[in-house]
Amino acid sequence: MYKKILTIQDISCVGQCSLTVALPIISACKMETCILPSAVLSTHTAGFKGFTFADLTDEMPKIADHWKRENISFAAIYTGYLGSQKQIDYVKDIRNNLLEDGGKMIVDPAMADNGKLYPAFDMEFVKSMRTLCEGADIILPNITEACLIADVEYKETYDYEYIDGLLKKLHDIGAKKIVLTGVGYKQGKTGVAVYDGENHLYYEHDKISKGCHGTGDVYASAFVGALLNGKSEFDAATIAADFTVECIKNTIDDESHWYGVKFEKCLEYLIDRIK
Ligand code: PXL
Repeated sequence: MYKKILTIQDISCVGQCSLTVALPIISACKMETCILPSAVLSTHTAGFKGFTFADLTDEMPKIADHWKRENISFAAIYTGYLGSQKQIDYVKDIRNNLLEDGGKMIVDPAMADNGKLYPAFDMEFVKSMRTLCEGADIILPNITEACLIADVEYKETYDYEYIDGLLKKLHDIGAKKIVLTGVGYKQGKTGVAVYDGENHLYYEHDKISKGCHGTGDVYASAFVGALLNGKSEFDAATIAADFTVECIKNTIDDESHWYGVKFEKCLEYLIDRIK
């Protein structure tokens, strides 16, 4: 069966994030990638000034209704940056109506980093995102997002027990599997912790810089591509981490490229890894 994946997030026309990252990466992983744009922005919101924004919330149910009439369904739905509670409600309807039996609901609760919510969001939005995570097969939060969803105090330095507790809390909330990104226990290292309700696994790798914009979306897209190619959650998490590191390495020396990562030249690496 040729699998169809639906990804729901905004289009930031310039900026290498959200749909302009998810579509090429998941397609490169040989999956038919369908999109539902929740908004169109001239650029992403992190660093560009005076960006334009056109909300597509009202289009979402109309598009989904058409797909339903056409008997279109999806083997997986992967959501990224969403703009409002209403959009999250529409995403739930889409999951209930268009996700195939046994299909995977994958949620990247893109809303915060470095201990802070992105400026566009408030705690009401967090509550709503929590309800989306409750019903997800896999969630891919960073530590900040995980703390907000699990209602745990954010810490910059932590130990294995803290991370283990966070994973278990997210699982108790109802997320079946958790891929927690940006977990580092040692200087110069970062990594990803994966929990499936039984096992807590960890993959550590070098930390290259304080963080590049859009890497969360690059990571989640590569994870989805690898997972749907039959990799386990842990292997997909590892491949996505290595791919993201390659993308950052390919970008870090180019100071003019501050707004995203040059992932395009690393796609062959990803394709090789998912074989
Ligand atoms: O990469 C996450 C993201 C996606 N879309 C928009 C954003 C951001 C992060 O800031 O602004 C519009």
